[in-house]
Amino acid sequence: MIPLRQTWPEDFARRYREKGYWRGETFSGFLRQRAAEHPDATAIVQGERRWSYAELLARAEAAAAGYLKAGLKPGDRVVVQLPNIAEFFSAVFGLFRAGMIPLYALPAHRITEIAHFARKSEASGYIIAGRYEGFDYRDLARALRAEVPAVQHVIVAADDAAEFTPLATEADASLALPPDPPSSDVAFIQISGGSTGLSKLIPRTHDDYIYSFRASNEICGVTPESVFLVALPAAHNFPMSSPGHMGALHAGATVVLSPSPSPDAAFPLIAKEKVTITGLVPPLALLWMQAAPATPHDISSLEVLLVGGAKFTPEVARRVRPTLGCTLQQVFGMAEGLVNYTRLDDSEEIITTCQGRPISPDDEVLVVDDLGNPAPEGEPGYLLARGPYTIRGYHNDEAANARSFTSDGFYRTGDIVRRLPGGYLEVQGRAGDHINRAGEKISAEEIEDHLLAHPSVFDVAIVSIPDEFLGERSCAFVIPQGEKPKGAALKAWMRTRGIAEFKVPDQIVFVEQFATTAAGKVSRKELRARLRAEFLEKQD
Ligand code: OOB
Repeated sequence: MIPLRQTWPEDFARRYREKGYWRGETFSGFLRQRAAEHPDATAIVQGERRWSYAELLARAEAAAAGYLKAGLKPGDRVVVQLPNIAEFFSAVFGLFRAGMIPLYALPAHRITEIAHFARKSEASGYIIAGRYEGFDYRDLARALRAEVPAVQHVIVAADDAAEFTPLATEADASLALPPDPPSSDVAFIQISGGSTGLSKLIPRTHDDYIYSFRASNEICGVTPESVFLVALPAAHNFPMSSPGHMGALHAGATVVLSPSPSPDAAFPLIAKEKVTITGLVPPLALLWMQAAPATPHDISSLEVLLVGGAKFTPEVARRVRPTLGCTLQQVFGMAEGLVNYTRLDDSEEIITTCQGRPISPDDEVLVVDDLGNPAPEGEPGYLLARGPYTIRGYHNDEAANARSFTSDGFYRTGDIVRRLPGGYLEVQGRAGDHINRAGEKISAEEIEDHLLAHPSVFDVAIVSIPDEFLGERSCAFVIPQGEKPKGAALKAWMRTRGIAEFKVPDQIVFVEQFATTAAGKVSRKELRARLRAEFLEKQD
């Protein structure tokens, strides 16, 4: 097995420890500590189910013993694909307790993506819900077992595990649980939204990740009295750590799970559980603002709304306080590390017009031009970042690491930003070719590769098109060959490729050819830019 590592040069690591960012805490350790401090405080709420910190810990330990009994071993990687249910937490903290490494997949992922995660991480386990929202994850598990036989253990967090192993819920004293790993070890794997090809794996350590949400708690005002609503999928980095459910649990606060981010599901929960803080992507914030004036539910407990994942326009941002009655906090972050927040006491002007400033005094942020020279303050440039919770490399991907990191360890975020006075950043756009569809990142290349496998597709370019609601939507420009297929048929065919629904192109436009230069060839990047420009011109 290729070792999972995330290491910083020793002088950096020493500085991060000396400054108290990395405190030697582990995920298992902090849960045990909270459960000891206030065992009866409510940790998790899902519908009628309420788990105290003591119960969460007991369930995590039961799950951990169950994994070991099933044959999983400390150090094993386990793909976790769970929706917003309480078992997300017992399953994941169970893995931490057993020294196993979760890889967080989204409920929307399908066989192509799950098989890629399992192969790339050399996973031996897969944790799923049974049937959820009309989809049977046990069928996905069967497909995965057939495609990646190394995944020997399928654990099901549902009453009917079928031929698989149920998630253990009862303590088993016959099995000794291993000691906690060193805090510098990799704790889990996040996946990148990347611009090129398939998702890359992002190993995060206990030290670096715990620092990011502990510091976020301070910036976002999370205390033991806070009630955090997980409206977005729990596996996303944003609702996990900004300050997220992990921040909330670290603070000893309460985490409330919503099955969906829609106002219909979330508003009654806010009213019932007196939710104080939550996070949304811009299109959902817009939906909430549309629904709020007429809702019969009392959402006045909401103090802070974090909005991030994609650009929130100032016009809409200004309406948050008047319509939802809470403080907007913009958050611009990435699963690779760097997270920026506007501060709760910033002026309304700052809160509504920029995407915040970094968490840490030791976040090093550079804004550079095409040649790598610093861009003057106020001028757009490429954002590079290095710091105590920004990774130094992806797992087992030399080519991506050579592209995405400078020789001195800065991560090339791919974002184009402007630096404003006070170190605040305003996001201007992306250098790379991905589509940011309502906060879900889609790699143009990944989707082009799928479409090129269709017999009637001669060539294709996937382009992002501005969308009033989604921020961006995906448009496939297709040069057909042979009999021209129908757009709807191509979309239906894409759905058979075993990919998340959000990756199916929103729109398909057939063209006869792609424009080329006199020199005969254009880069795909340039081609995408031209197609986008032509498309938008026609719309005017
Ligand atoms: C979050 O994480 P990822 O890994 O899904 O996506 C990161 C990318 C950024 O590089 C940027 O392109 C975009 O998402 N982004 C924003 C943004 N927040 C993220 N673009 C404009 N404005 C914003 N506020 O999306 C993520 C991770 C942690 C916290 C928040 C978001």
